[in-house]
Amino acid sequence: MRTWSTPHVPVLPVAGPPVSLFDARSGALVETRPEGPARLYVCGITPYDATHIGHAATYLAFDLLNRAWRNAGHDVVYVQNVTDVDDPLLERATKVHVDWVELAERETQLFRDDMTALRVLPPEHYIGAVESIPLVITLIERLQEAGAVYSVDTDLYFSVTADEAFGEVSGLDRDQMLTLFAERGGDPERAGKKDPLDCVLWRGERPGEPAWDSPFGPGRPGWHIECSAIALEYLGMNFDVQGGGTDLVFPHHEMSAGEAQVAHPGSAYAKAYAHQGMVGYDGEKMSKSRGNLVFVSALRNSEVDPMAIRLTLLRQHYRPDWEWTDDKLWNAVDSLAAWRTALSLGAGADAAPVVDEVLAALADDLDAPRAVAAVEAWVEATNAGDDSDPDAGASIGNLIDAALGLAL
Ligand code: 5CA
Ligand code: ZN
Repeated sequence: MRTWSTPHVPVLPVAGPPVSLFDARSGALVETRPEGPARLYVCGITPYDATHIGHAATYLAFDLLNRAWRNAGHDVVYVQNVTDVDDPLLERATKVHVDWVELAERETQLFRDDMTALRVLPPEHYIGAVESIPLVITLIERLQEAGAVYSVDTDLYFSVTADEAFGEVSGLDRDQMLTLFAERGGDPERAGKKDPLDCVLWRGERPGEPAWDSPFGPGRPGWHIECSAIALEYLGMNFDVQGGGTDLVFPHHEMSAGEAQVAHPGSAYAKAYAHQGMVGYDGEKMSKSRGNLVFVSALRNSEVDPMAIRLTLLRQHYRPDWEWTDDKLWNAVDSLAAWRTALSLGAGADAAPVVDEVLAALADDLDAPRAVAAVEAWVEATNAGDDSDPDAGASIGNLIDAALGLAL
């Protein structure tokens, strides 16, 4: 699929430290240690209603990781998928009487435009589910050879017990898994399954639904195998970070890892699993099904500066859940005015310690609020008349652009 355009990223005068991240699997902060280029997979949108602020928070969090790695001297290979065929997309297309392909293309383009406006670095490989069907088929065949596949009617299922490490990504007990599986697209009650947690690999054709030919009969890919097939093709096993929102820890990341690990015994799917907390609005998780959405495009259409949206998101650490409010946005608009004033002065307070602090904060589990606080202290001192560093404006401008993605 077409990706979006790459914003200019200034090169900083000093390298950032190694990047640590909270890893869901080990439940601890871990230092990432890329061998060769850093390899990142982030779960992309299901394109029927994009891009709300929750999505934007997720892609911004991993944009900070991408930038922190680059600033630490690593090349980065970033892969993101588009779930351009799946139940929720087909249901929405039927409801609004739009062809599902058209709906997916339209919303994917809106997402690209939103990401461009927010200065999110694009993935090197932006890959749709539909274009990946041959990869999915090959991976299912590999799982068949490993004896981890069985059929129920015309559908194929993955036996989760085939993966000895099943359950390690989420660390959940079986009851918790069963509850979440039912809530998040799984079918624990389906008759004929060997284990209620087994997930669909290939969904046989249903009347009125799109289907593709395969050695298993006409049908379409299950959700989790889409991501494992794409990640394996473009990154291989043992890639550095699997990212997404916390709503994907189970079943999605658990199942994707399980499928890949059974197909490639002896190695782990990802070295770390990192998750953005859920962004809420009006007291509930922002989600398409609840309809309590704030869209990036709607804000842009009402002339809100995308950099103010970005700063609002940067002021929240990526891990805890938080609530979007209009006040947070208007605060960021006011702050940016003060930032622009300080940057325009040329001279300002000493920039070098701010550069060190911002890079250190971001390398420490992407602590953007701490990084923003360091810049705000510099803005305050500079606007109060500290002009001890003649090149401070240019240095801080480059810093916030390269590390935080803010071009002012
Ligand atoms: N296509 C799948 C992933 S393979 C999917 O979950 N699509 S999505 O459109 O529902 O979500 C896209 C990304 O945004 C996912 O990483 C998801 O975890 C994240 N996300 C969804 N809602 C929120 C929210 N309210 N707050 C933060 N992140 C969210
Ligand atoms: Zn995914």
